Amino acid sequence: MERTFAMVKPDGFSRGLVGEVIRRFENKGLKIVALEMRQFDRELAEEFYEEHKGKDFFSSLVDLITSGPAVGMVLEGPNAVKIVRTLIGATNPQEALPGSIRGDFGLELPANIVHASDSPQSFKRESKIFFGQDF
Ligand code: 3AN
Repeated sequence: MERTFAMVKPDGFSRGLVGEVIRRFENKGLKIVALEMRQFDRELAEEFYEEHKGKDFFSSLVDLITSGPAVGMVLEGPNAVKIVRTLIGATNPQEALPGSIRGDFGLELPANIVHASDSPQSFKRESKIFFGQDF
């Protein structure tokens, strides 16, 4: 079994999509191992999105992620990292396929509803930052 970290970002939260996102993960058969709502401050946001520091969209990304509550979760299942990335769809919601979360609900970057770890290493790092504990 593999684990991954996924998060409904504040734009998804404010649109009332928390239940919809979780429903899709559960429908797929993934198990929720941990779930929490929290508000990012700028320091936490900059740590979470460290790899994007210096990019032109970094400040708008930090603005977005600190704009309201986010709901983070640890999901478990076979090949969880890849499966959840497929369920959320491509980074740019204009390119994400219909049927994916971003393809069905997103319209313009940086608002793309949901985040998910892109590797087991990212899962370890991101879940530790969000929950303050190891998974
Ligand atoms: P993903 O979330 O699909 O792993 P990343 O890690 O490349 O994508 O980007 C992290 C976040 O940064 C995205 N979820 C999105 O909100 C924002 N972002 C990425 N690329 C752009 C861009 N070109 N313009 C504006 N925002 C972006």
